[in-house]
Amino acid sequence: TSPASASRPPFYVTTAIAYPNGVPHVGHAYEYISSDAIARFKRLDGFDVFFMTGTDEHGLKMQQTAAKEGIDVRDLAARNSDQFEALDKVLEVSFDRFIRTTDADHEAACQVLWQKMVESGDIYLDTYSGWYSVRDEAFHSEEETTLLDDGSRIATETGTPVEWTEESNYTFRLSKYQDRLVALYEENPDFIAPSTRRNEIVSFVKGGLKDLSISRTTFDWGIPVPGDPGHVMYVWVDALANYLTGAGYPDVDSESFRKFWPADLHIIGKDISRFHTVYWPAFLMSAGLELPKRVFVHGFLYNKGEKMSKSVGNVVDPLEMVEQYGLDALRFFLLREISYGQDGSYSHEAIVTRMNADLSNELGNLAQRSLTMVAKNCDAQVPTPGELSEDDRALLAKADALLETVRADFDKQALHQALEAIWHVLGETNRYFSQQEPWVLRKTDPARMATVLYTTLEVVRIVGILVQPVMPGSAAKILDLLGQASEARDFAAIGTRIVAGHPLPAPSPVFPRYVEPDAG
Ligand code: ME8
Repeated sequence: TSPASASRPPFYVTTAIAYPNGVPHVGHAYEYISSDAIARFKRLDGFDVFFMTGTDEHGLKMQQTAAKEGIDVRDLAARNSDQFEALDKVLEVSFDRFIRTTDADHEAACQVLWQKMVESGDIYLDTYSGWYSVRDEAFHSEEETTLLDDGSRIATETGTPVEWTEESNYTFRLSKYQDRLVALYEENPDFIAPSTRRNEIVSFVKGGLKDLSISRTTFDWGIPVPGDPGHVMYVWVDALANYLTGAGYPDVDSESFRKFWPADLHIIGKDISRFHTVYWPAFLMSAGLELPKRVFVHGFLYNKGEKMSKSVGNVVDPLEMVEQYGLDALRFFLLREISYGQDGSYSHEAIVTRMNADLSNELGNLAQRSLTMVAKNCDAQVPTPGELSEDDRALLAKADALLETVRADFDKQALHQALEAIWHVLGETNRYFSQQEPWVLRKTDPARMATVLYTTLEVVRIVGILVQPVMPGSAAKILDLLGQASEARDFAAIGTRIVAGHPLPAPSPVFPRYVEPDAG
């Protein structure tokens, strides 16, 4: 590593790893896009980022899906895992590793983790009987299930069918960690966010923890338990351990592990918070490993307020959405429209409104109008400003202050607020541009026109730099149009000013309006 990389602080961020029992849907895409924006933000802000995503390939759900489709479970996993990776590429998700839980290094990591939990005296053989939801890959206590009129039983929270399971298997002493977990939440109020999720978990743990069954003997699609190959590990032990594998575990002395563990941020959806904020820290405590610094729980994405489901027929393929709206419009929409951490909805109308109002009008037009004037009236060079007026200085001060605001928002994963702050400054800039009337100044006071255009381009440059994490392609295009070299695009460059006299390429629109295909 270069001295520069050695001095950059590390930042390890992960997504959940999806079950590849089917193809990805837009809820998955939402998780990848939002996590990617965070990873990109941190890189631009000078961090040495390790960003990992991947697929969770073992377990009964995978085995049963493969049996239903009449194919080998390995083939099912490989085929769909490839689809997830291909989606990531289309979404321009800048992962550093795409982990598959069938990767050889992962099996080794799981087995060492298991061994450490054994050495702590936390794993014992017992007979388990209770309800299991294959779809959730989760055990449910009787009180967490509901008996339906037709005699079948479902997990109350998720609505998935549960089946009675009786097995002799390995059990983890989760109950032993109840007090330490409560202390963890109390001493580290930022460990679980948003606070609504934190409160749910705190009351769940305070309500008492039962020991957890962590191996299965009735099927073999999983990682063998060390020393007892008749058992495979419960898929959630295997799945959660992926975060350790990515950092280089079990080689705890490796450069990568020392640098990237503990993880800075796990991004997950609301249905899996218990696994990440109760089981996961307990496993790590048992194994004597440091705990991740933060788990951020995003909400669920609904189609016009309805749950996406195959039977309702409203499951939207994210690739089709990219095709229809363009990648950056989709990325922007999801991150601007939905308060990160809460549930959200998408609809064609809402996407088009954001595209036309926010992207095309507020940002696209501003860039296009100012750059066209510069091309025509300023020799296609960044104009040379005269003395700045109070209005110019006030506007530049607002643009300069954005980095601090946006950074604070990203640090608490308030991605929608960061975008709102940027668009607030864009609104002010559009008002400034209309009030200054540079197209009138062109005749009456060309020197003043140059100053107004310079000030406008400078705001567009700062905004262009700041929206890179959200819209990497479009932001690059804006910065190209402003003649910005690749070294002048990280957040440190916000502290400089665009250089007068710098030649500019011919302007072209970055955000065309969305026109309905049948609108002629
Ligand atoms: O849970 N909206 O995998 P998964 C937003 N393998 N997010 C959604 C969503 C929706 N409609 N539906 C699902 C698993 N997600 C496990 C994870 S991690 C060690 C193991 C989110 O394919 C979901 O909350 O069911 C999770 O964060 C991710 O997509 C993968 O879900």
